[in-house]
Amino acid sequence: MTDTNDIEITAYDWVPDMARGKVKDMRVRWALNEIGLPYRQRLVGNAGGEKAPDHIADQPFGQVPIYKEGDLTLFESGAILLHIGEKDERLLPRDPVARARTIAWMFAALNSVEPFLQALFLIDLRGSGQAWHGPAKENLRPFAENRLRQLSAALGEREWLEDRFTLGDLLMIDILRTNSQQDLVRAHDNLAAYVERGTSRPAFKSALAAQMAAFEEREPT
Ligand SMILES: N[C@@H](CCC(=O)N[C@@H](CS)C(=O)NCC(=O)O)C(=O)O
Repeated sequence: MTDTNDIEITAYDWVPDMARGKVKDMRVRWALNEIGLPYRQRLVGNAGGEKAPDHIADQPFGQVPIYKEGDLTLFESGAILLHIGEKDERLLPRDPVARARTIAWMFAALNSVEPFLQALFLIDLRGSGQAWHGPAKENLRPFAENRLRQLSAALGEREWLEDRFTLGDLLMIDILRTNSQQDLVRAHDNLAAYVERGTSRPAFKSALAAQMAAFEEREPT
């Protein structure tokens, strides 16, 4: 397709403090760092508002991350991570069974865990001060609690979801660490330790530093 020195990721040039270090280009930066692939960054504005036409052309929903490599433009962090995983078996095992299990955990992170945590975030975001806020949260919280309890049981005392670190862990840990319901995650000691293990990896730390540096560069004086 192209030489791997030609990777570009799109990220925001500014987000509010509470979102810094948590924007989803982190996943992509982290994965690239794990396998030592360099990338350029394109910083775009208006994280919370109307997106420029060239942004929409690259990402139909006007979100980040966007990944470009030669003639390929990719959106959706899960798809981007799978594409990066194809380059290096440290992220996506070549053994067919291990590979299928890794992909299953990636889908589980995006499809079985994140939506329940995201629902609670949206209730908090839109429901603050509204009469329905408390009841809605009480009604939906058990779904998220149940998923985290099940995840905690599946992880058990193991270091990673399978027998070694893969993209399944990278995605799951990113979702566990960035969601707004940290009390629910920390209710499980093994999940808290799992997040700590993942975020202690040098590749994660340099991804975080790179995202934060991008914001600092553009901080209004
Ligand atoms: N499903 C998408 C979600 C991406 C996403 O939520 N991006 C956020 C930043 S973390 C964004 O760009 N939000 C601004 C918007 O939706 O307009 C993915 O995994 O790539």
